[in-house]
Order: sequence, then C-alpha cells, then structure tokens
Amino acid sequence: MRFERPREEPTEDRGGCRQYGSQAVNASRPHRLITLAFSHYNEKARWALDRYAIPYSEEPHMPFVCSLAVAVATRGRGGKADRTSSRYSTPVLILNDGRVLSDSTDIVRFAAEGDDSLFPSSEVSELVDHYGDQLGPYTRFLAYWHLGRHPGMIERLAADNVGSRQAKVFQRLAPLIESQLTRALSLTEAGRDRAMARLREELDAAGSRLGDRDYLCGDRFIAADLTFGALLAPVLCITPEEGFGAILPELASLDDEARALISEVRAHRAGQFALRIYGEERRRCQS
Ligand SMILES: N[C@@H](CCC(=O)N[C@@H](CS)C(=O)NCC(=O)O)C(=O)O
Repeated sequence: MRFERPREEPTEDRGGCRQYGSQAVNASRPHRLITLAFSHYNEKARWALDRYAIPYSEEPHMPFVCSLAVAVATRGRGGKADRTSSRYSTPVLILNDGRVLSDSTDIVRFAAEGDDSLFPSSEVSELVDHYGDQLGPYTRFLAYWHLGRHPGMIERLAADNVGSRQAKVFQRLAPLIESQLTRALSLTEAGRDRAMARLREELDAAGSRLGDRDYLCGDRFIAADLTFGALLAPVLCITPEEGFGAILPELASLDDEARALISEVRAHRAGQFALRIYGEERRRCQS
C-alpha cells in the first residue's frame, strides 16, 4: 500500500503546528519536492516543510530514478554535490517562483525563514552539518547493507512508496539497481563494521550531549534535533504511525542481525530521544 500523506490547504492552526515566517504562499501552485521517498535526508526536508505548514507536493522516487527526476526537473543542471552526495541528489525543492533548493539544510532554512528559533546559534548549524556528514552516510550504509541481505525487500519498498508505474519498472530493474548500489556504496563487511562503530560513537556522543536535558542544545527543539531524528530514521526503522513520512520495512520481515541493530538503537538514550521527538515534534505536524 502506498503511503498517502493527505494534503490540505494551510490554515491558521494546523493541529498544533505554528505558521511561522513570511513565506509567499501560492496555494494554487505548491512547491515541488522531489524525493527518494524513504531516504532520511528527504525526511529532514519533509519534516521542516510540514513543521512550518509550507504547501508542497511530493514527487517520490526510488534510488537512481530520483537522480533522473532531479536531472529532468533541473533541466540537466542538478544542484550541488557534497562529500556525501552527487549533484543529482535528493531532496530538491523547486519553489513555485522557479528557485531551486537542492540540499536538505537549505530546505530546512527556507522552511524556517522568519523564525530564528530553529537555527539560534552557529553551534546548532555546526551540529546540523556534523550529522549530515558523520551520521547520515553511516545510517544510509547500514540501511542498504541490510536491504541487500533481504531478497525482495527493495521491490516491496517500491510498491509501498512510489506510484505503481514507477514501482513496476523499478521492480523489473531491481537486480541491476541492487548491484549498482552495492558498488556505489561499497557495501562490504568491513564497511558495515565501520558504519556500526561510527553509529555507536554518534549515539554515545548524542546521549552524553543530552545528559538530562530535553534537547541536544538545551531546553528547546532546534534544527540539530530535527536533523538527528531524521538521519537516525533508517536504524530506528521508524513507522508512519510513529511519525515517519514514508514506509520502511516492517520489523517482522527483518532478519536477526537487522532486528538486533534496531533494538540496540531504540534502547539507546539517543534513540529514545529521537523516538520522543518524532512523537512530540513530527507526528503532530504532518499535514
Ligand atoms: N547533502 C545532501 C545529501 C543528500 C543525499 O545524500 N541524498 C541521497 C539520498 S539519501 C541521494 O539522493 N543520493 C543520490 C545521489 O547522490 O546521486 C543533503 O543533505 O541534501
């Protein structure tokens, strides 16, 4: 079943979501969000747009198809490459005035424009970049590592997350795409061990940073919290009911190693924190 996020026109009060800032809203032409549907960097963008009740229409895609979609939507130009992605990476937000935002942090900043509380200091911006560089690539690695060990799972993700035509084409090409992913991400056991070690370091660092505080930088929800929660999603295997904006595999369909990983992350102080902020700051803001 494809996950449909119901859309509605913005109102003054969107179930607890405040409408901040001064975004020029053309309700008849929402912004276009081109995504790799189940990706965590894309969840980061959706979370911010939903939080600020910015109207957008998501165009969800599968791996590789998303890069083609970005190339088409940007007339071949793409966005900007960085250490973790190519210039055809997602998310890409095409604004209804023609501007193109091709990085998740740029999209969060756009969504939060006019509200300083999400990026209150350079410490917060540095932490957002840190998680983008030092957490996202490793949780992505682990997600694809486990995906590759579960026959039929990527086909199931296609059926659950993108339109039926794209899903059918993707399913036919899945063996080829999986081997490309294995090569592109160097999915080796040594890589898995390193990703696990880096993930554990980041979880422990976030746990220590939290201490007995409610949020990563103190007593208020900020962009680093949003980024941490979004980029941890693959190893929480978080569900739409818990707040995630796409569909990840069901826990029951996973093997012991994958389930052990998810249990470990969910039990960690930092994993518990991420689950809490999905409940408190994400779920209520989905439009
Ligand atoms: N720095 C980028 C990273 C985005 C990223 O790595 N996106 C992945 C999905 S998880 C992607 O689309 N990869 C395809 C590519 O890089 O060509 C951001 O935060 O927006």
